[in-house]
Amino acid sequence: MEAEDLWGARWTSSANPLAHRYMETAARKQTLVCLAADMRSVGELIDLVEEVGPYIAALKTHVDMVDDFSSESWQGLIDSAKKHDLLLFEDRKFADIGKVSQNQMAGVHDIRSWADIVTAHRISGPDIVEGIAAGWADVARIGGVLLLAQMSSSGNLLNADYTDEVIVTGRGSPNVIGFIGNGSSAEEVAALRAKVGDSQMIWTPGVNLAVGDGEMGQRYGHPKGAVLAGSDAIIVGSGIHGADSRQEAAAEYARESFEALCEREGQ
Ligand code: 5BU
Repeated sequence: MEAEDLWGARWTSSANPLAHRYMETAARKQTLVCLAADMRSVGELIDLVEEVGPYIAALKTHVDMVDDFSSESWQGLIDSAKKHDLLLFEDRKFADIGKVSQNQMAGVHDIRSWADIVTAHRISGPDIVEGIAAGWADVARIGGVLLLAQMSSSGNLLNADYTDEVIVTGRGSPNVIGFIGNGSSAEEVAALRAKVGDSQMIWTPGVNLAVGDGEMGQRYGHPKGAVLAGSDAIIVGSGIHGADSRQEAAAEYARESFEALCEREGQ
């Protein structure tokens, strides 16, 4: 199915080319899964991507949890992601002042040179978005920021007023492709979608086929509920990398998420 038919208003209203790239990949591979590849070594990361690459549309990393990082080994992961046509998303959750965030895009991990998408908190002020964009500009690249409008963890401090401020910052910014929403609660995702409108994406962690409480305050909602409520990408970690058959699990999340999108958009 053509991406513009599948995604409806999200396709026609989105301004950022990265959003369109994601939507095209999702339509072609029939999956809204962003894999949270929370592995501790680059070799494990590459093995995982090689195994489930056909069932996912984006790859989310935490480069600073890898024990054996080197730019050479990381290049292997980038190559693997490119082979599977995956957007590279570093879930860095930048939170410092703009200038420091710009410099944190460099450093030993040099996130600016390989990440297409990064996450950022709005807590320090709206200029964090310009700082991150300046980081990409320093290496002549363009990327997209997902601002944390909600979180999936219990007891987080991102209340509805805070969420509103996040949306004001992100709305209309060419550097903000969308928002992180709380996938564990379809009600919260629906409320976020109502505020965001059609022109920006919502990506949701806190999604698992086994709904309920996870480890250390994590909470899980069903992928279908999140997508029907307005999520455009389900961020799934342990539901896939912790499964007995990672490939079967990835295929299942792909099917659930894609069917929910078709249902939501009346396809
Ligand atoms: P899980 O194994 O599916 O629970 O992994 C969830 C991932 O999503 C993990 O990499 C977290 O860093 C990430 N995450 C989250 O769980 N909740 C949030 O609110 C945000 C990110 Br933002």
